[in-house]
Amino acid sequence: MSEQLGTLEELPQDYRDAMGEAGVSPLWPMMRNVLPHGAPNPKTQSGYWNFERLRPLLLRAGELTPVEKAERRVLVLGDPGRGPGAMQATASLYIGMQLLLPGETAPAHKHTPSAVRVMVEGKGAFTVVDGERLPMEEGDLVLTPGGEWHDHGHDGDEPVIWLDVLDLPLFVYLEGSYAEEGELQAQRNRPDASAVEYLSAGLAPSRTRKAAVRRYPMARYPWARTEAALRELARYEGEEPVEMDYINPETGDDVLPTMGFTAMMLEAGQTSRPPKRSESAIFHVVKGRGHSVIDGKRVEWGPKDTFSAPVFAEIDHVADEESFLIRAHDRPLQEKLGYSEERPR
Ligand code: 1HN
Repeated sequence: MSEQLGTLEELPQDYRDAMGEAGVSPLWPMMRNVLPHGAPNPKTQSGYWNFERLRPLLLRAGELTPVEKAERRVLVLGDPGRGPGAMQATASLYIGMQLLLPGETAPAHKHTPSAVRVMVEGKGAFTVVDGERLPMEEGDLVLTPGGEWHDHGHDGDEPVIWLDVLDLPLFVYLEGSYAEEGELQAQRNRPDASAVEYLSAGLAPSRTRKAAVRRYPMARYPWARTEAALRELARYEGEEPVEMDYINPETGDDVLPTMGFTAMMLEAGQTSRPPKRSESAIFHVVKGRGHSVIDGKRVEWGPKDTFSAPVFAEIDHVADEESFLIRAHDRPLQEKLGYSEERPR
């Protein structure tokens, strides 16, 4: 049943002209482009961004462009498959490295796409989301869900860098991407919910107060706890590398509607060989060294490096030393669309 479909060139020119004038075109010459057999044919290619190379470029952006002129001082990590200037790393995921200098403020805004920050370097920065002050320490995951006011500030004395992960490409594709600007938010005088309501896994404020539960109840996932949890799991389940999902502590769901996050630990010498998955992925090295082979492309990674994988990629990770990776993916979106899939290797 894999007969060659007819081409545009086979059709008489007068017919092609008439179709064009009528605002129509034949499906059959395009059919295999939009519906390839067996598996998608991604435009996305695996990318790799070495932190030591990005860092001086970011610091120079700090000298060249004041934050007032940038709103967000970010270098975008573009998909090699889409070429220079690509505003996305995969079909659904945007990533960028953001620099905030001591004393600077990135003004309050809210927008339709959701963002997650993975803290990369430096002390003293914080994000305020709907009045909740979220300290940002290395390895922390900080959520700014779509529609929520957020601004960033910096009380420390060294440059701070973090990785932004957004579902921006989806919103651009849907022609639904827009922002509103606002005033810097008043900060509630209390620690964030990870240190109060959700200090302890398995405990949540009494359900009798359920009416007050926020849709995104916990916006900060402190790295110290993530690493401790991975280490304990690895002690007892550690034949294979261990991986844990970041979840909404009230619902157990992925942290955001479109994006999911995991933290992985590989011990020195360990290899991870996940099934081929329908989701695309971003990997960020919190610490450690090793290499990955993604669709045949070898990536040597070290601390704070970032790399990406297209849908259905063949991925092998090999750790040379004890390593911690955060993985961002778009499976929550795919599950909602009803087609999330894994294939054995
Ligand atoms: C955004 O709001 C931030 O708030 C960073 O830090 C990067 C990229 C595109 C659109 C919005 C931020 C962004 C962004």
